Amino acid sequence: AQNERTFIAIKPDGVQRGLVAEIISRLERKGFKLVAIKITVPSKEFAQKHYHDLKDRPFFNGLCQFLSSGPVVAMVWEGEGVIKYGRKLIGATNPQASEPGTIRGDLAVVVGRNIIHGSDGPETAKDEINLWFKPQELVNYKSNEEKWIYG
Ligand code: YYY
Ligand code: MG
Repeated sequence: AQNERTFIAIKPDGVQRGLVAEIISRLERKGFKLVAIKITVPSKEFAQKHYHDLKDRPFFNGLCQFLSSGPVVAMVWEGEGVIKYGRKLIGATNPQASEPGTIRGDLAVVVGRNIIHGSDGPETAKDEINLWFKPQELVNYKSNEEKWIYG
């Protein structure tokens, strides 16, 4: 469905490295539609909520510490297949295993600083969008390009 939505965030390393425009540009040029965006420094508690699925992993504490260490650009992107294809554009979790051409493959080196987050399925997309955004922060609009992207 063209109104499928996913949550994508540029982590503090991506923001500090000046990669915000580069990353947004890749998603935008693909043909996905930006429907929410903000820059925020999440608290550690908030980071723990965001990553609650990983709470038993050894890297959980460091991961949450890092996510809350600086500004994050939180976004919601919309488009057909955006959850799965967004992950494809992002690349594998470990940048050493990410293909060239992907965001992590082109722009990151180690797993602990892999610059970007993307929801991994329809359920997590819904949960993460609700965690990071209020409903009124999501913008519904028609893009003039849609007829050229979707035919
Ligand atoms: O969804 P994705 O970000 O690709 O990976 P997850 O398995 O959900 O892990 C979230 C986050 O945790 C990952 O982006 C980096 C970090 N991490 C880590 O530091 N060390 C690992 N061995 C695995 C993940
Ligand atoms: Mg994940």
